[in-house]
Amino acid sequence: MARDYCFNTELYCITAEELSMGRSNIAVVEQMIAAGVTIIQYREKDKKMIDKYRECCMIRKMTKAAGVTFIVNDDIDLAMIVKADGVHIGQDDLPIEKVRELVGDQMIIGISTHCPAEARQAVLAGADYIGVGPIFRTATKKDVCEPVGFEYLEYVAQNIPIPFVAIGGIKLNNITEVMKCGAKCVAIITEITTAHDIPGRIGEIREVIKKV
Ligand code: TZP
Ligand code: MG
Repeated sequence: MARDYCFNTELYCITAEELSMGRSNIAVVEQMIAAGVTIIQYREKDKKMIDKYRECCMIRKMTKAAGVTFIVNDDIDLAMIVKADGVHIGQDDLPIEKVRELVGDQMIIGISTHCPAEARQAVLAGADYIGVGPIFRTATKKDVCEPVGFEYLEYVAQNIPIPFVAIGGIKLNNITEVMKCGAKCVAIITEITTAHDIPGRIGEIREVIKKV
C-alpha cells in the first residue's frame, strides 16, 4: 500500500492486549476488521520482540487480506520486517529523515506531537501524518505528558497541511467536542479494547461521529 493510503477514515484503532479484557490482540484485531475499521496500529510496550514479531506477522496477513492499513508502533525494524504499511514514532525516537532513509519512500511515517513547533517540524521532516494529544487525561499511556487541550488541536486543524489524528482519553461521550475542534480522525484504545462488544462499540462511535 502506498503512502497516499486511506487516511480518509474517521477512526484509527490501536491495540493494547492488557486492556482487552482477557482477549488476545489477534482476537481484538479480528473484531476491528469485522467492524470495517480501515487503519490499525499494533502497540505493545512490554512484550518480547519475538512475541511482537509473531503477532505482527499474523496481523499483517489479516490486514492485508482485508485491505486494512497496518501501522507498527515504535519498532522500525519490526515494521519493515513484517512489511507493515507504516510505522509510528515518538519525539524521542530517530529523526524522521533517518527513519525515511531506512523505510524507503513507500512506508507511512507517523509521529506523536504535543505542540505547534513539533507539528511544524514533523511536516518539514516529511511525516505523513501526526498524532495530536493527549487531548484528555488517559491512564493508557505510561509516562504521558499533561493533556495538550483543544487549543493545540485547533491550531493543527487550521495550520497543518498533513493528516492528523487526535488521541488520548477519547470516549463516546467526548468525541463530539474533539470533532468540533476540527479533528477528522480520532485514535482510540480503551474505549474500544475494553468494550464487551467491540463491533457494537465501533458502530456507536461511528454514529456519534456521523452526527457531528
Ligand atoms: N498517545 C497519546 S495518549 C495515548 C497514546 C498512545 C493513549 C490513548 O489511549 P486511550 O485509551 O484511547 O486514552
Ligand atoms: Mg513510541
